[in-house]
Amino acid sequence: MKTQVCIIGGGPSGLLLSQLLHLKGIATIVLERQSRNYVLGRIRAGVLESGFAGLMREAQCGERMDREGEVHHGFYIAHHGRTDRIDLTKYSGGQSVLVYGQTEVTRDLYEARERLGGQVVHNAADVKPHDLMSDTPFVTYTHNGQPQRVDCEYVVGADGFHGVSRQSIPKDVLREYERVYPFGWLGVLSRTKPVSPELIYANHERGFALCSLRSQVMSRYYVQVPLTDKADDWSDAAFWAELKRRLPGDVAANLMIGPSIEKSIAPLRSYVAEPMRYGRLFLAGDSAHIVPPTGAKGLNSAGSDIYYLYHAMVEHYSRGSDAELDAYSQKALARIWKAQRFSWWMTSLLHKFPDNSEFQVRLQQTDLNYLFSSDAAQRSLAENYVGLPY
Ligand code: RFL
Ligand code: PHB
Repeated sequence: MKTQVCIIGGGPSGLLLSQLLHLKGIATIVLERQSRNYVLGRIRAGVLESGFAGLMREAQCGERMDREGEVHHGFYIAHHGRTDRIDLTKYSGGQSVLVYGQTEVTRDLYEARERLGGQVVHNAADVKPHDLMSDTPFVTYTHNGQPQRVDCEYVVGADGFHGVSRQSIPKDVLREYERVYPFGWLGVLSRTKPVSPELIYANHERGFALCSLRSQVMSRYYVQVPLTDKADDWSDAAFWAELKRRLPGDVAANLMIGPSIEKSIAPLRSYVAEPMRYGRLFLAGDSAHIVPPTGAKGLNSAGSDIYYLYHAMVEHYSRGSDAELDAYSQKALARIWKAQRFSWWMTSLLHKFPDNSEFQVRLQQTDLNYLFSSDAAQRSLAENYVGLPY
């Protein structure tokens, strides 16, 4: 096979780039290791920045998102017996976020790819990029037991944290920065009415909790758990009881409980790989960076990579200029590091750190008190949460 851009990974990053490039007449092939149903079975992000939503619209994938997504103008932080609200719209000069699940984003992208006859190969095994430093790179894989080869001009590694693309960059070229947190999030999806119309982030002495949602009939809740816990250790009843303990009394009293549709534990990690380019290979999304989910920045950071890469590829193919491709890694990383800083800060602000000294506990409490006593601090939180400009 032959194409212009071979995209490894059919998650939101890969599909969005493929769709945007197709609309500009640039040919792509997406190679995805899993089946479509497997990808759609992952329950992940829920909060979209307006920049991400704008890219979905540009990709002609915004219709259902705009119909079914919920515009959110703020969220709550429960801490030390109080519940304070962050007014995102007031403090960000009129902006908001959209609550619309990653599962729905991915479904809409798959449908759009199908509508345009885009080529997405599922169950592609042993995907491997080759000759990345040459002008004629290619990607090999196995499909239904048959070896396959795609010749291309560029390779995009949109294959997530455990993908093959980043591993194709020589060790002496790649710099890695990492912080692993001593806890994870146990998440439950349940077909119940959300306890609050807006998200509630809770800092509690038993650990962090989050009340989120997917729609008016679908709730998503999380509690901080030790890394040693397994999802199977947690019965539904134990989960609901622990969540209630960590929420303000009036919220806990109103919590509707029901069977879990999905229950999983995600470890928390901050990670950045630099540079995001190696010859003809460009990394995008989770393949190059991971944030702890506290700031809702993972999918949104993948979106900003795609924004820069999309514009750089269009610049190359329609105007013959490589300036934007050459600047891609630096531009993407500048925004990524800001999302890293914000996600680390939100995580530090809201979680119980098992090894924290009394001094650090008091600093965390002071950080929260300062936040709600300072317009400048709330403005800083709001401008980061709604998303920094591209
Ligand atoms: P993905 O979604 O991991 O997709 C990568 C795809 O590549 C495939 N793949 C391969 N294909 C071919 N060959 C290989 N060798 C391959 N290896 C892997 C995989 O099967 C997969 O389909 O990466 P992508 O597209 O960059 O998207 C990133 C987002 O998924 C991620 O950043 C977010 O889910 C993070 N995240 C959140 N982000 C937000 O912006 N807002 C949120 O509210 C938010 N909440 C979350 C989150 C992530 C969570 N977990 C589970 C880590 C909440 C949680 C709990
Ligand atoms: C979610 O709804 O899954 C969600 C929302 C906000 C976050 C993280 C996850 O910060």
